[in-house]
Amino acid sequence: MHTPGAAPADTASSAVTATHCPYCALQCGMNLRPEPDGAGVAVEERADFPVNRGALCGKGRTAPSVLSSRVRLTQPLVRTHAGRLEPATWEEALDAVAEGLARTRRSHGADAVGVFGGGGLTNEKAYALGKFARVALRTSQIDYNGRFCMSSAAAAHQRAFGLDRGLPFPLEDIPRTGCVILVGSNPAETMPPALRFFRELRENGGTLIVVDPRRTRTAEQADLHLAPRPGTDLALALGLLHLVVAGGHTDEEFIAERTTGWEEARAGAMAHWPELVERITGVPVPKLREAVRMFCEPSSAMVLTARGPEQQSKGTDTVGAWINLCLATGRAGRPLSGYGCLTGQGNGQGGREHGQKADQLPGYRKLTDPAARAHVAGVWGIDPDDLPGPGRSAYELLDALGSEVKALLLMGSNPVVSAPRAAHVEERIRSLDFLAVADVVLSETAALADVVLPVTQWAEETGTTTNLEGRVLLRRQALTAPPGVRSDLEVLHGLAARLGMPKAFPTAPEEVFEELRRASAGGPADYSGISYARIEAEQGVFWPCPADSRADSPADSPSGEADRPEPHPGTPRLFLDRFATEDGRARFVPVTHRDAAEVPDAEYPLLLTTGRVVAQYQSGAQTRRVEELNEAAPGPFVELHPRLAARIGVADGALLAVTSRRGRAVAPARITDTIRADTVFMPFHWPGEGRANTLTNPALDPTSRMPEFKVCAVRVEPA
Ligand SMILES: Nc1nc2c(c(=O)[nH]1)N[C@H]1C(S)=C(S)[C@@H](COP(=O)(O)OP(=O)(O)OC[C@H]3O[C@@H](n4cnc5c(=O)[nH]c(N)nc54)[C@H](O)[C@@H]3O)O[C@H]1N2
Ligand SMILES: Nc1nc2c(c(=O)[nH]1)N[C@H]1C(S)=C(S)[C@@H](COP(=O)(O)OP(=O)(O)OC[C@H]3O[C@@H](n4cnc5c(=O)[nH]c(N)nc54)[C@H](O)[C@@H]3O)O[C@H]1N2
Ligand code: SF4
Ligand SMILES: [Mo]
Repeated sequence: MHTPGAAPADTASSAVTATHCPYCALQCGMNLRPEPDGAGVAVEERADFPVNRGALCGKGRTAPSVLSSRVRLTQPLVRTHAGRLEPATWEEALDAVAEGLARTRRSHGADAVGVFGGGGLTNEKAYALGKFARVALRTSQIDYNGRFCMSSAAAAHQRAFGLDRGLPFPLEDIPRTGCVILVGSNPAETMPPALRFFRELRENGGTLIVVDPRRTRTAEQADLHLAPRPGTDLALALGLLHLVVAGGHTDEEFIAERTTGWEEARAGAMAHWPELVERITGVPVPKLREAVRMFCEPSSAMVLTARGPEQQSKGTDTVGAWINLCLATGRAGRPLSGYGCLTGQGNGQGGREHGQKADQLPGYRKLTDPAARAHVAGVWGIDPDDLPGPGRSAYELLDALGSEVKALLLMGSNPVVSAPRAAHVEERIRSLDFLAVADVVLSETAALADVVLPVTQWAEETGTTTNLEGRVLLRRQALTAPPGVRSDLEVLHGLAARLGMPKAFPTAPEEVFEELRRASAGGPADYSGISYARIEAEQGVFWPCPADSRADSPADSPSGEADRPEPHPGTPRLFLDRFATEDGRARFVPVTHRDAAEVPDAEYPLLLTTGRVVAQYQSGAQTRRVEELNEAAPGPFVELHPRLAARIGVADGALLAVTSRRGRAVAPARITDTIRADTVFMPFHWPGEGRANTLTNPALDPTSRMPEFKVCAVRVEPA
């Protein structure tokens, strides 16, 4: 085991380290080669990893430049009485954080201390952070930015299939299916190496349908592009299901044998006849018919969603409607068919399984389930009654800052830029009694902290992530972190020690993973049969992967003995025999269309939707510090249709003011006929005047608590 911060001799001295990109959920494989004289690492192609086969986007290629001391934090910062952040020693900084959190707990109770995590954290960190909140702080108030990401798809997955894993099959199945409907997903910008799978699908004679209010670079490669009004995907899916029924394309045998609840779901769809759906969505009936033909003709098909339909105040029902379409046509639980969600962050999948979510314990266990509490409390060596219950969801937690929640520890997110209704969230953060932020750079949120803890990055530490396929991967340490920087695990260890728990939080990633294995054993996301050694030997291991039945013989040990059972192979494909519900059947969910929380009116006549560009990542905290990426995507913009531009009298590049009920943002106009004329689009990667999230609506989905990032009403005028 390696001490974090010290490069292992075998990798530091010699050849390349095989690892994975620090950014998105594709988790592209890459090799890192140490530069001469210890001056960092260079990215090299790693062709053996099946997800990207060597391909990388610009963010992955340039990721090492964020390792440079020029852009990152290399010493702790503590706010002085004069209000400035000044360098401090680690002892001073950790003392200040422990004291800040403990003081709040003493004065206001354990639930006045909050923790906010991130889907970019490794499994080990996510696990340790959840444990830290519940065991060291005894607070229920922990949630994370994954709530803003795929929580609606997760909730819909649970409801329909009894289990939530982003994709129920490996990406390599995509080229061999008959048709893919890609709903509100723009991999050309968000996961470029994955485009290959869709290109190969079409080369093999399959078809691609893209559903997006904008004709994105992804939509341009589709056989059919449906451009609904933002916030109407639920009606669209119901309309397609209506046509499936009317056209006699349902798979009655599949429905009878492998599902429940069809009659009610069918009734919901029959109420959404095509002309009504055209009126709601703006998608012409002939295009709806064409989509149904393309989806139903081949013997297999898939629906994949991403943030477009999910980041809505009805995201869970919307994904449910797309799942209903798959179930009614027998496109689920069968080879080369199914519904999947393309998760977003580097560990968007694993980050939602191991306990940084408000209602959850490791192994994707429910915090409200007495058996789950007993199991995890056993691993943690505490009384189950001492485990707090579920806490607030991410936006609700941010909204409670300064009132019910008075101190916050933040690790792996930059909500000042990325949270909905961001000006309000920023004001809430400023009103905290105490804020500690662990980050690699001085993000907009870290700049508001009382204590900033500079942490190690992907290439400087070892840990596992779980990519969008449910494939658990290992990132190996490739170089030594600069002096003055510690790992997140060391931060949690140091804080826990100061809070009276010197032993419960190990700093060695593999030791944490071994504990995570035990905590997850028997849970829905069972990692107990996965080890670092196995991951490296097998190009990742798909969960669930239980250890074999003999507790004393871990599945990864070399099986020389004849009586030793074969280790579990992992589960690349889910649901082929049965769904993960109690009766093994998938559940149709009855859904009907409803409007977005805000619809256009006289004062705010247009729709705003938001999303991403290829060269920036999320709040931009990391990628805005990379010169090459900044040149490619230097700042915010407002995409609008030429007809709209002419009507309000704005030229390309001129400044536009966009106003919603939450506030006003200003950014240059980008005139393009690839967007609907009733909709404007802004990427959300920048702070300041052009911050898209100043405008967005925090209306929450009632089930997933996902905010409506993708739809709000705005007014647009020259600034
Ligand atoms: N370059 C880059 N790549 C990234 C990220 C990044 O920040 N930058 N982030 C990563 C993360 S965490 C995530 S979650 C993923 C997100 O990946 P995607 O979901 O692909 O990204 P988005 O741009 O948020 O949204 C996708 C599309 O949804 C469309 N859309 C907007 N409103 C609607 C609607 O109402 N209905 C439908 N059907 N579509 C709509 C937008 O026009 C957009 O093209 O990307 C990951 N990869
Ligand atoms: N308008 C609008 N807003 C959105 C979205 C949208 O589509 N539209 N999408 C939402 C989605 S899907 C997401 S995922 C969120 C993401 O938004 P954020 O949660 O803000 O995500 P990042 O910008 O990746 O922030 C991660 C922060 O953690 C730091 N960091 C990176 N790795 C580590 C680590 O290992 N340890 C520690 N301690 N810090 C680390 C980074 O430097 C950065 O400051 O934004 C959401 N906001
Ligand atoms: S697609 Fe995602 S994982 Fe691959 S290089 Fe780009 S950011 Fe990294
Ligand atoms: Mo995300």
